[in-house]
Amino acid sequence: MRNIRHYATCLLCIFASLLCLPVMTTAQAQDFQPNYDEAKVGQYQLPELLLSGKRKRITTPKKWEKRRRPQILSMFAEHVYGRFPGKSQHMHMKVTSVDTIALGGKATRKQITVFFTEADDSTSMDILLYLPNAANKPVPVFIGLNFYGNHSTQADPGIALSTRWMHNNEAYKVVNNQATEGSRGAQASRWQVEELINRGYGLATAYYGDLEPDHDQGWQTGIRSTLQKELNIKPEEWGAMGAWAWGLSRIMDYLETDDQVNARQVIITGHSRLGKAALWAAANDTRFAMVVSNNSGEGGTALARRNYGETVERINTAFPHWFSPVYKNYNKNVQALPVDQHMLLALMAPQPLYVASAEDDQWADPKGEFMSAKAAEPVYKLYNKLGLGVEEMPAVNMPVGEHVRYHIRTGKHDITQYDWQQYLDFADKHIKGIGNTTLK
Ligand code: GTR
Repeated sequence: MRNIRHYATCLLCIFASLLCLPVMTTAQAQDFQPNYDEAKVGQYQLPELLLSGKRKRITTPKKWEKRRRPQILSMFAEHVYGRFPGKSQHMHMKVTSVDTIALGGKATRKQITVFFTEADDSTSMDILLYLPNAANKPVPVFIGLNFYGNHSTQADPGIALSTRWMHNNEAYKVVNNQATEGSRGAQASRWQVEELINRGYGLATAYYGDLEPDHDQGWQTGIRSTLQKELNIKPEEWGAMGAWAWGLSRIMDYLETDDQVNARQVIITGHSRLGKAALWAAANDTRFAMVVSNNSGEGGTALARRNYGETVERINTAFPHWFSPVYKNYNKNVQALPVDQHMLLALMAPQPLYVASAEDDQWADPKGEFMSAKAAEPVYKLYNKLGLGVEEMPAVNMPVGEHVRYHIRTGKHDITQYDWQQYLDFADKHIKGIGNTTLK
């Protein structure tokens, strides 16, 4: 009897440990104790922004664009995000629906499918586009990826319900990794479509899971596998972040073909992980006229060297699929990284850049986000543009800055109406007027 019990206990142990295996990384990530004490952030030195690889001082926009900018971009590709491929040769697009009386007649709603290969199959991305009907000329458009499908941005039965894999979410009625009718409009507060339309802007969005499902095996069904031949890049040469960023550039490709859009007034945005992707897209693709990164934190706007909130090691452990595998080499030695995130922000110059934090989002390190924006200023200065123009972090809900703007909003990790209002004000100031033409 004792032997049988012993045997059964052993089997149970083996079974339990087998069960534990796949969740090891998550468990390790859960054990992580973030530092929230400013006194324990530690000493660090940021890599030089304006010294070339040959240690020559960069003093003009021309030298920046010819020498330093390409060096920094390729260091980010090599050490952090992976390579950013060009567009697929056989890409083609189809407008699948147009509703000219959307939002009570104020807007035109279009749905477009971008097929990445010759075939009209699931290697594709669905774009949802709203344009203001009151416009008498091509309009500026905000673009950004969404977390839960295009149908989650508006409770409108005319929007195609995504059939892609997505994270389960009880509140959003995502069951068995599939959206349901109850998922419509689940994230509407994050997409202030009416306000944008009322102020003369369009909005283009697509589901990030169309490019790569956000889990560590997602690469097997996402474009890193399906397009590896077409784009001539192996799955391990980039990460999910790169795939999402690449998708943002493909939305831009569509917008360039739409007569109602002013393609010189396209503003790239993103929240959180998608705010990281927006930065990486804008670093590689300079067609975007303005960049907004909302609460993007580690791997986005926050300085990597500051040990506060999320760290390089934690992000690479919890989300092993997001970045290039090379980035993991810096898990325990972030000081050795040849770049830091202020250099990514500097790659946005001279385009206007908005960095936003939230007071209760300490995980993203608001101070590190501000300091990073501040440290990017010298490149704006090369172009004779004032960046933040302040030395200290502002009080909550007090946006600051000229060509680099920053606010820390009260409240949690989110993108709210307040955030959008600031982005619209910033765009009114810098974007309207660029490359204006009349409607054909
Ligand atoms: C968190 C992650 C952050 C941020 C966030 C989000 O879990 O640690 O870096 O990207 O997710 O995307 O909402």
